[in-house]
Amino acid sequence: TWRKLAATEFKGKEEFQREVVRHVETTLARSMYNCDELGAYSGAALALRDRLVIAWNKTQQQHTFVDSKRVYYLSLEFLMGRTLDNAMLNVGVKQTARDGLDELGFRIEDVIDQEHDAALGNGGLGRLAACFLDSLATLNYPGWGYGLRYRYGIFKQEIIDGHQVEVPDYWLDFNPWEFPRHDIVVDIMFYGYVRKQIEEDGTTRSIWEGGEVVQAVAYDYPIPGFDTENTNNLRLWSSRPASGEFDFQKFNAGDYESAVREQQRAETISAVLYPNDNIDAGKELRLKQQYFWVSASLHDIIRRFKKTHRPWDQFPERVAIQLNDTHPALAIVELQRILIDIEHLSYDKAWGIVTRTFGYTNHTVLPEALEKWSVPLMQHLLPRHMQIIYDINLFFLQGVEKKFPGDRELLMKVSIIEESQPQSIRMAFLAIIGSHKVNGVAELHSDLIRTTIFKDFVTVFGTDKFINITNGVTPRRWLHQANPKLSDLISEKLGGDSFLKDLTLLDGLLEHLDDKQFRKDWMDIKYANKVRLAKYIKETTQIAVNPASLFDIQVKRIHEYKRQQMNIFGIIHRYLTLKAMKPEQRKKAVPRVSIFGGKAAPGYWMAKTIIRLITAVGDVVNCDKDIGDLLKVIFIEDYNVSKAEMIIPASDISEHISTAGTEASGTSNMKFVLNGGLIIGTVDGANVEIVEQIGDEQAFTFGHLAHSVPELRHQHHFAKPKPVLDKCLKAVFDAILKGTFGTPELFEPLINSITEGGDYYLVSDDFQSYIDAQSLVDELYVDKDSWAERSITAVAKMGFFSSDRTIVEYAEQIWNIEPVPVPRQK
Ligand code: DL6
Repeated sequence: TWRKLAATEFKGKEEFQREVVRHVETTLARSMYNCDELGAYSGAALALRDRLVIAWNKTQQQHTFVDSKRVYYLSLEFLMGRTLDNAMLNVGVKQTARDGLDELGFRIEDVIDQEHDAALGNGGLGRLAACFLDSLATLNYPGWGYGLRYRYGIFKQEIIDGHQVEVPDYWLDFNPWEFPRHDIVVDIMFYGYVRKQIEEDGTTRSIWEGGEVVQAVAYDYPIPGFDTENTNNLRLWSSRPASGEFDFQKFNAGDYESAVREQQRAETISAVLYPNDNIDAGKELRLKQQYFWVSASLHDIIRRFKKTHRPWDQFPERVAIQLNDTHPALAIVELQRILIDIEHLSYDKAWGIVTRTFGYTNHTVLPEALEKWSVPLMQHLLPRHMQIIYDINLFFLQGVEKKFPGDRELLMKVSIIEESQPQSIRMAFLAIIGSHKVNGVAELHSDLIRTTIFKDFVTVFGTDKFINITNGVTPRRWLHQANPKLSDLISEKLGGDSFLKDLTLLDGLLEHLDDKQFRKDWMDIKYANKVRLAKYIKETTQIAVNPASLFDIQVKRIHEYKRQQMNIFGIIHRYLTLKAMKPEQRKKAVPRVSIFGGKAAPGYWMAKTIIRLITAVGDVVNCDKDIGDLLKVIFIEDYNVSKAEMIIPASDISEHISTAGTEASGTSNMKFVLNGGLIIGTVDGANVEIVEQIGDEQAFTFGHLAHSVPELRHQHHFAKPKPVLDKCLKAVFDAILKGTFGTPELFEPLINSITEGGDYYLVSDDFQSYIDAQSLVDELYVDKDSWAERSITAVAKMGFFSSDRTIVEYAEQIWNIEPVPVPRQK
C-alpha cells in the first residue's frame, strides 16, 4: 500500500532523522546541539512537508490531466487544529517519526504539543469544514477548500477571577504548513459606481468602476488523505493594498499616519475572524470579508475552468460550489455579474449556469443567526451587486406570481428584500434561489427548515430541492489520533484498521461483547484517558480530581440555547442534595467530576454570566470538605481542537442538552460516542439519529420535543409569564440568591431570564426530567460491567457518523463528482 511506500520513502528512521537535522541546521539555521522541542517540531514538520508537497503536486497534476469535475467548498471558517500529528498518521509515518525523534532525544508527544492550533473557526461549522477536507482527500475526491487567512483566529480565552478575558490569537509566527503563492494575486474592488454604456449592437452594458481596489494573495495548505497518495488543497486568501507600497509622498511630508492608512485598511480585511457562533454581527467589515473572499475564489475557479477552453454552459459540469451557510452567498451574485457584465452572456443563460453550480447548506434555524444585510450598506459597498440582487429578486418573484397568481402574501414572504427599516437582504433566501439543492445537517433540522423557516420556498420549488445530509466526523482525527489506545484495541479485535476508512465495520465489535477481557481492556483504556485528563486538570487548575469518578463533560461554545446554565443548575441541585445527606448516606453517592469548556462570544454578556456562575460554583464546591471527591466542578480554559482531542476520550457521559429544535446537528455528540462515552441529551439535532443507531439503552434522553416548543414559549409569554418552578429548581435559585456562590447580583439576570423573562430556552420546563435522567446515569454507572457493554455497543453502532459517509452523500446527491485517485507507485 502507499502507506508502506510513504514510510519507506523516508527509508526508515535514519533518513527521517537526517531530514530533521538538515532542516534544523539549514532551513532554521539552528544547531542540533541546543535544539529544543520547538526546533524538533519545526524540523519534523518541514521534513514531512517535503513529502506532502510531492504527493500534492502529483494530485493536482492528475486532476488537471483527467480534467475531472471539482468541488469547491466555500467556508469562512476552517477549524483545522494541529496538522503534524494528523499528517503523520494519514501518510503512515508516525512510527518512523517516533523512533527517529526518540533517538534524537525527543518524545513525539512533546514535539506534537509545540504546534499552535490553526483556529480559524468558532465551533461546529468550522470544524465540520475541516472534517470534510479530510474526507474529501481520503476518498480521492477532487475538492478544494476556499477560505480567509485570518491573521488572528478565534481569541484565546483566559479565566481571570472567574471571568472570561479574551486575548488575541496570533498563530502565524512559524507556520510550516502554508505556501504563499505570490504569483496568485487577484484585484478586488469595493465601493465605486455603476454606469450604463450603449454598445455598438445597441445593447446596454453595466460598468462598475471608480472603486477602491485591494489585492487578495493566495496561501495554500496541503490536505493529505488517509491511506492514499491524494493530497488536496485548502486555499486561504490574505488581503494587502493594491499598490503594495505605502504613500512615499505623504511619508516624506511627515504625514506618517495617512501614509500607512491605505495599507492598514487593506490588511484589516483578513486580519481577524469574527468570534460569533450562531450570531450574526452585521458589521461592514464582515461584509467586506465575505465579498473579498468569494470574489477571489470565483476568479480563481474561473481561471482554472478557462484553461480547459470549454464553453460556458459546461461550467456546472466541471465545477460544483458548496456554500457553507450563507456567508458565501454573495458568490451567487458575483458569478452572475461576471457572466453578464464581463463574459457578456445573456441574463437567462448566465442564471441557468449559476443555479446549476451552487448548493447551499443551512446550519441553523436560530433567528439571530440568519444573515441579513442592510440594503443601503450593500448599495454603498457593492453597488452593482445590489442591482443584480434586485434583478434576481424581480425575476424570481415574477416566476412566483405566474405560478401562484395574486398571492401577494406569498410574494412578500419569499422576497429576498425584507421591508424593514432600512430594507434588508435575506441572505438565506438569496442562497436558496441561487442554488439547485439546499440541505440541512440532520434529519430533524432538515425537517424543521422544510416546515418552518423555508416552508414558503418548499411551496414554490417543491420538496425535491430540500434534502437532508446528516453531518459526520472524521474517524482519523477523532478516534485514531485522539484515542490511539482505543483505535489499536479495535484494530486488534477487527483484525486490521480498515474501519478507519469504512466506519460501519465497527459493528464487528459486537461479536466480542461477551469477551470479559475485551471489556476490561476497553474500560482500562477509558480509565487511562481519564487519568490523562485528570493530570492536565491538576497541572492547569491545581484541582485534584479522582479518575475513578464519573466524568461528565460539556464542551462546546457557551450559548443559552445549548443550556450550560441548566447543567450548572443541575450541579447545584446535586451539591445541595449531597449537603443535605447524612455522612453514611453520602457514601453511597456516585462521585462525579463535572467538566465544562467553551468560549463565549466577547459581546454575549449572558453567556459570560454562565461562565462566571460555573467558576463560582466550582470555587465553593471544590473545597467543601463535606463533599470531597463526591463532586468537583472544573472549567477548562481555552477549549480548542487539540484540547478536545484530549478531553473527548475521557468522558463517561457528555451533555448535549439544547432546547429541542435549536441545535441543528451537533458533532461533538458523535465524537464522544465514538470514543466510548454515553450521552445525556435532548431530542434534538443529530442526537435523534445517534440514539436511533446506538439504541436508547445507550443514551439518556429527556425533555420536551421540538414540536411542543412553540406552544410552551407561547405559554411563557402570555399565559404564565412567571413559570411555576418545581421545588428543586426553586431551591437552586434560592441558594444562588442567598449568596452561596458569591455576590448574587452577578447571577440575578440569569435567573431572571427564566423567572421573569419568558424562559425562552425552556429551562424550567425541562429541569425535572433532566435531573431524573441524571439520576438514572448515577444508577447505571454503578454496574461497571454493563456500562462497558453499553459503551462498546454504542461505538459498534456509530458507523453511520463518519464524515466519509456524509461526503459521499454530498458527492452523489449534490455535486455529481467522482473520485480521481492518483495512480499508485509500483
Ligand atoms: O453543521 C455544523 C454545525 C452544527 O453541528 C451545529 O449544530 C450548528 O449550531 C452549527 N451552526 C452554526 C451556524 N452558524 N452560522 N451561521 O455554526 O453548525
